[in-house]
Parts: sequence; C-alpha cells; structure tokens
Amino acid sequence: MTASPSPFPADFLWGGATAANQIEGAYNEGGKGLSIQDVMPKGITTDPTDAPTDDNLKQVAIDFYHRYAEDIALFAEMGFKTFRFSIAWSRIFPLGDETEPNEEGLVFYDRVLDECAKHGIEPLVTLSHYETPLHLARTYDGWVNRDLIGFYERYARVLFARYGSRVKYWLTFNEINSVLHAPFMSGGINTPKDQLSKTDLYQAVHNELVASALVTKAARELAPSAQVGCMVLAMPTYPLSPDPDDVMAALTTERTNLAFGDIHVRGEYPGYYLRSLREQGVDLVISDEDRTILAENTVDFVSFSYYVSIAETADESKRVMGEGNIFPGVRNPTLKASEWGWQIDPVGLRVVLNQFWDRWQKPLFIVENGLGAKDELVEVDGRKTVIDDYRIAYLNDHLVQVGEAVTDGVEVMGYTPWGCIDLVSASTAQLSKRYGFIYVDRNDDGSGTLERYKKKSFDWYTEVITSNGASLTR
Ligand code: BGP
Repeated sequence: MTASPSPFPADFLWGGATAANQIEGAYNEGGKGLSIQDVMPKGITTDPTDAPTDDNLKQVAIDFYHRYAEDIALFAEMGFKTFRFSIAWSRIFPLGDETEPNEEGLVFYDRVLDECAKHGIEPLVTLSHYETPLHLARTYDGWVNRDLIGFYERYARVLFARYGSRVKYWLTFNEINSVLHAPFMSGGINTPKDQLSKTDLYQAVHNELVASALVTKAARELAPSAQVGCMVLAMPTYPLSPDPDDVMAALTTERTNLAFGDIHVRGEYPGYYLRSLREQGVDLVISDEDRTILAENTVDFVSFSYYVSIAETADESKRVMGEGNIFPGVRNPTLKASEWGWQIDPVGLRVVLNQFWDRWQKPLFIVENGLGAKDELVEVDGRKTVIDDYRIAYLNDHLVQVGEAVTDGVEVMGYTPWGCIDLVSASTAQLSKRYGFIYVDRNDDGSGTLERYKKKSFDWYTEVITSNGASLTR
C-alpha cells in the first residue's frame, strides 16, 4: 500500500453517474408522458409490453424525483465535483412531437440544478439516455424516422435556452452505438429487431448522428460557454490469439464501435464503415446537407462507458461467447467476471483511454464504470451499512489504470462511476444489481423503505476525492 503523489490533474472532475429512468420514478407525475422504459419492466431481455405494468420497478425507481435534495447532499458529502444525470425527454415533451414544452418538467430540473449549484457540483447532462417518449416509438418507429431529428432538436434547444448558462457539459446520446444492438431501448424503434431491415437500422443510426451534430450546433448558438460531447459504449476488443486473422477480426469488431467516435470527432463516415455498409447491402439516404452538418459540428470531447473488454477470433469454432454490456463478445479466458458475467479488466480502461486519445486527440471523460453486485445490508456499531470491499477493489483498480493513462499523457476530464447511488439496472431492470456508494432499501419485488445508507465505499470514495486520487492503492 503506497500513497504516492497523485497523477490526476487538480481540476479533475470526480463524481458519479445516473439516468432519469433508473432513479427518478414518478413516471406519471408532473405532466410526464410515457417513455419506452415504462413498457420495459424486465429491461432489454424481454419484449416491451403494450402499456405500463405494475411490476415495473422504474415507476418508483429510487424516488429521486422526490428525494433529489437529500441525494445530491450525499453526493456533496463525498466531495463530488460533478454529477451526471439525464433529463427525461418525456417530462419536457410528454409525447415528443409537441411544439410547446411542459413547464412543470422544466421546473423539476431547475430545482435539481439549483441543488447542484448550492453544493458547487458541476452538472453533466445527458439529453437522451434510453428514454425516448413512447409516442415517438409507437407512432414514428423512433429514430428510423427522420422526423425524430426535428423533435430532438426542438427538445435540445429548449434545454439549452433554459439551462445553458448553468450546465457546462452536455452529452447527446447515451451509448449511441448500442442502437445497433438494442434498437427499442436505444433508438425507440418499435419494429422488432428480427423484422428490422439493415437499411432501416443504419438509417436510424444516421439520423441520430445528424441529430447529434445539429444539437451541437444549437448549443454553440444558445449556450456558447457549454461543451458538447458524444457518448459511446467502449469495449476494447483483443485478438484471441496472435494469428493475424484474429487480429484483423478483432479490429473489424472493434470498428463497429469506434465508427461512432470517428464520425463525431472527424465529421465524416470512415472508409471501413462505408465498406461494411456496402457489403451488408445497406443503402442509406445521406443528403449533402447531412454531410455538411456532420462535418461542421464535431464534438468538443468524447465521453464513454467502460465495464468490460471482449476478445475476437476469425475461427468460428473458438467463438465462445461471454456476457457484455448490452451486447455480448467472445470470452477472454484470462479474465474473471462479475456475478452477472461481465469480465473485469482494469487494464482495458488504460488501453481504451490511450487508444481514443491517440486516435482522436480530444479530451476524454469516463462517464460510466463500475461493478454491479449483490450487497448485504449489515449493522456495524449501530449503523446500517454494506461492507463492499469487492466494489472498492474494482473501482480502485480501474482508477489506478486511469492514473496510468494520465501519466501516459492522455487528457482525461473526469470520472463518474455508474450508479453512484443504487438504481434500477438497464439490462435486467433489477435493483439487486447494485453499483452505488449509497445503498437504497428497495428490492426486486418492489418492497423496501427507500431509505438511504452509506456503504463502506462511500467513505473510501470520499477519501479518493479528497486526496485527488493519492489515496488509491497501487
Ligand atoms: C450502460 C447504461 C446505463 C447502465 C449501465 C450498467 O449500458 O448506459 O444506463 O445501466 O450500462 O448496466 P446495467 O444497468 O445493465 O447493469
């Protein structure tokens, strides 16, 4: 155990990350419309229901809608410099295609921002985090339809005009590359995945990319001091063996994710991506105006989630699949996995930081990382807590690698571990898959008091932030 000088810059943004649909609850309060999450009671593993059902934990989630002040105060107690949350599109535009926003929804986020300001916490806001208004999914087939671009731009303009002077960091689409794998959750695409044509799917991707660039442009007009980043799901992909065919296979798989950063940073479709579209028989509608919008409105920074790395091989017989975040990958035999089968690879975070920096030379923001685990609430010295040494070890080891990347010369803006307070899981809609520094007393069957309890990791993270990373165990 050594306390060496910290490699982290003095203005490093330590914090935590959440999403509206996973914390707020109040799914039908304050004039909110339904979102796609309101018909996904079991996460992405099952088909959406026709209408909301009582077994959907997200209807109450962790009740952040009513407890935000208490929760933000707890984040402040840990010393958070930043708090990542998303704005629920359906609170602002309940159907999504209205022309006037819902004032009550805007007021709620005014209050959240006031609370952040009170504690000197810099908000980091995601515009769209897997919560497209349901009406846009059911009536327009979500992002397959170009009309969504206009609806999203209108929504973003309302937010920039209202909050632009108070929010410096904005993210356009959470894990934009996940639309290829989870079209309903990520792209509000109502057509079932197995009936969706490749052309429709990639057209939806294109529409989101154009929308991302258009709102970047809008932010520059309406909120000139703001910075806009893309948000990609990062999954470093290693060749399963040194066989050159495996190396090429790994590169090809990884490029299905890298393309999204390439387009956001370089403002054009890379050649390998166009080739892949051609070979899949995909015929996209891309206007000259779209090309100009993409080229002229590239991002200020790149943010990403990182939980797992995967392997890849050209040899079909060796493609033993493991779990991944949203989509699976070939299992890496050298790594251990979480209780949910996600392989744990701290060095992969250093790899991806270096790779992205070398590739794009844009500041990088790690806006999700963490360990989903089952926790046991115990009593220590008359206080309820969780002794989550496994979570501390996971986060410590990943942060040590972030420090290494910083020492490598990578520009890292900050680190917001996922689910800084326990929340409903995106993939499985469970509360028992816990990520937080703060335990929330709510169970998968909906029982529980919603009381908050500080875990052991709460004190650990406080120390990490106070020491600017010097307290990490290397
Ligand atoms: C990311 C999502 C988050 C979050 C996280 C953890 O893909 O952006 O919303 O949920 O993964 O995944 P899960 O909740 O499935 O454990």
